[in-house]
Amino acid sequence: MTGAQLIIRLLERQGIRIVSGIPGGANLPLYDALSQSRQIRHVLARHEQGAGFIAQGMARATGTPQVCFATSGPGATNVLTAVADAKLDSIPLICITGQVPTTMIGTDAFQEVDITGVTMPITKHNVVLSKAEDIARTVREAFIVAKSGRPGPVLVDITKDAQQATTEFNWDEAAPKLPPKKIRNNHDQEEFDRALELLNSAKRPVILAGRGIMLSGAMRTFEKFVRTSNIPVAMTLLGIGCFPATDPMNLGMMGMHGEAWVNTAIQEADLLIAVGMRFDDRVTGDLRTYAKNARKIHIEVDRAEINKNVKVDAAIVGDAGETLANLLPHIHERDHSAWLAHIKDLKGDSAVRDIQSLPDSGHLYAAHVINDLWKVTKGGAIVVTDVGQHQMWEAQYYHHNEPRTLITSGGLGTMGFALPAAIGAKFARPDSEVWVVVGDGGFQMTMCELATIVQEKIKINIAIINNGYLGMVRQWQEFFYDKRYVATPLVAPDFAALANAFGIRGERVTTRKEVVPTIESARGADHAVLIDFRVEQEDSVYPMVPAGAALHEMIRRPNNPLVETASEP
Ligand SMILES: Cc1cc2nc3c(=O)[nH]c(=O)nc-3n(C[C@H](O)[C@H](O)[C@H](O)COP(=O)(O)OP(=O)(O)OC[C@H]3O[C@@H](n4cnc5c(N)ncnc54)[C@H](O)[C@@H]3O)c2cc1C
Ligand SMILES: Cc1ncc(C[n+]2csc(CCOP(=O)(O)OP(=O)(O)O)c2C)c(N)n1
Ligand SMILES: [Mg+2]
Repeated sequence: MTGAQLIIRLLERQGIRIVSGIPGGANLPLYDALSQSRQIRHVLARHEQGAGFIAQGMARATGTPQVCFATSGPGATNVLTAVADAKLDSIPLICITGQVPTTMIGTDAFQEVDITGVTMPITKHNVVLSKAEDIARTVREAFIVAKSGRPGPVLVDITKDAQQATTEFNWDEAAPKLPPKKIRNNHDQEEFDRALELLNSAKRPVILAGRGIMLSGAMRTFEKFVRTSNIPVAMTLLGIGCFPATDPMNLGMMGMHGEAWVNTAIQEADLLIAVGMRFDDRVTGDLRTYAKNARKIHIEVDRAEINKNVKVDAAIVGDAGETLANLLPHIHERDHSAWLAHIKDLKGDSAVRDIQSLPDSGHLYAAHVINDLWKVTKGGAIVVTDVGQHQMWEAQYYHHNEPRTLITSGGLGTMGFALPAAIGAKFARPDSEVWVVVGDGGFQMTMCELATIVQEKIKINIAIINNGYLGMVRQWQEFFYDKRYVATPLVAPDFAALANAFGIRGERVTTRKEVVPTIESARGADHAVLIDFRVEQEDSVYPMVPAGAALHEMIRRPNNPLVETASEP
């Protein structure tokens, strides 16, 4: 078979059912071979960034490696943002790019870009293939590298002649030649014992739960760990969903826009147990003042994360689930009621925080829209957010109980992520209700993918939180640049009319009383619906830890037109 046919066969063997991409000269043989596949459906994106995020959406919703295609040159460079995003959030994205024929490499050939050179720092692994006989082993290796240990993106660049050449294919002879997997001593005994000693003697402990718990598939073991140790849990943005929001031991999100009581509890803690999280700067604030009185335990699969940002007292390098299971039999049940009661005091009366009970002031707040969305969907939807204020309000006001139901770009914080990633999430979880929560700015970055929704006949709902600003940047200008709103006021098209032009139903909501019926009507429709929520323009996300400030130095909402965080989930 040809190299191109072989690639398709290998993808089928890996269980791939959907590939997103855009064809061009250098990957045409690959597309031609796709015509012979009965298993793989191709989803034509409108921009390669969209193709990358569609594949990411599938990977984030399932945890399995997923594939996108791009042609050489501009096709490959267009997909870079999705690759970098996958690197920072540890997503097993496999990007297969076409390359100019081997004999033309280095001649500034038409659409030639050294894409492995360009992607060196933003991939977990990348490789150029110029011989058909190397394809089978290399593609098999790509899947192993993408999903093993700490997952990440792999780019495979295949020259056009390698796609066209013929080769034999024998699955067994194409066995991956990777360095033998090191059998890690999951618990370096000394570190393990020290961790146990700290766990069994702490008086004010807090668990910091991160996305690694979901990557490890360790939700049940984690829950057992929480019950046995009786330690409250703070979540990172990307950890949301690994432990039910409705569980009384779940305090909520930590960090820059985390709940005030969570950040205060972290600062007052005498022990932090970080599980599958990487102490991002959005989480810690100023490292010099971060949880100064707390000893720290780090459970983490990637040794490079240990002591990278925060120095820890005990590090257990290994899979979160395995490590927690190993610790469990040695954990003493402890009474933390005084500490838990103190945190409850910090939290205050939930009735006071209930935004639902606030009288309708005639203003439409994003927080209301998202809290209503949570109520109407009973927290059961997959919500895919973009980046900005709406993303933080989603994290605060939509309470997730299930893993992989919040899909969001955390590390790279890529505007334009949500619409294509939601298309991927819907492909991966066709029976789930999928909502896009996106700002008026980010939506304009990838709104061309509305055409993909129509062409592929996908039912997703799109909630644009339209505040007329690049809101999160405007907020920084309000707080730190004396309200000089340079380049943040934003002209947008009439989004409902735009949706109609694409063949999608568009609605506009300007008052609070319309929110619930419009959400309900969108849910009832069997086709995609876009809702343009015209929300308060100069609202800000509170609390906020200014970049580089101590975690407890939060800017709080001034004399509330709207309370800071939502009611109890
Ligand atoms: C506008 C904006 C504001 C933000 N504000 C906040 C905020 O207020 N609070 C907040 O928390 N975040 C915030 N973020 C997100 C933040 O930037 C980080 O993306 C996030 O904190 C990372 O969470 P994490 O460490 O759990 O996940 P990841 O970055 O995905 O890290 C997961 C960690 O788990 C490890 N791991 C992987 N597999 C396993 C395994 N099997 N076992 C054990 N470990 C494993 C990985 O090696 C990695 O270290 C914000 C982002 C944006 C864009
Ligand atoms: C691709 C990209 N460019 C720029 C930024 C910087 N940025 C972060 S949030 C934001 C504003 C987002 O505006 P909008 O999409 O309207 O959402 P809002 O904050 O108003 O909810 C910008 C420009 C980014 N995160 N990503
Ligand atoms: Mg906006």
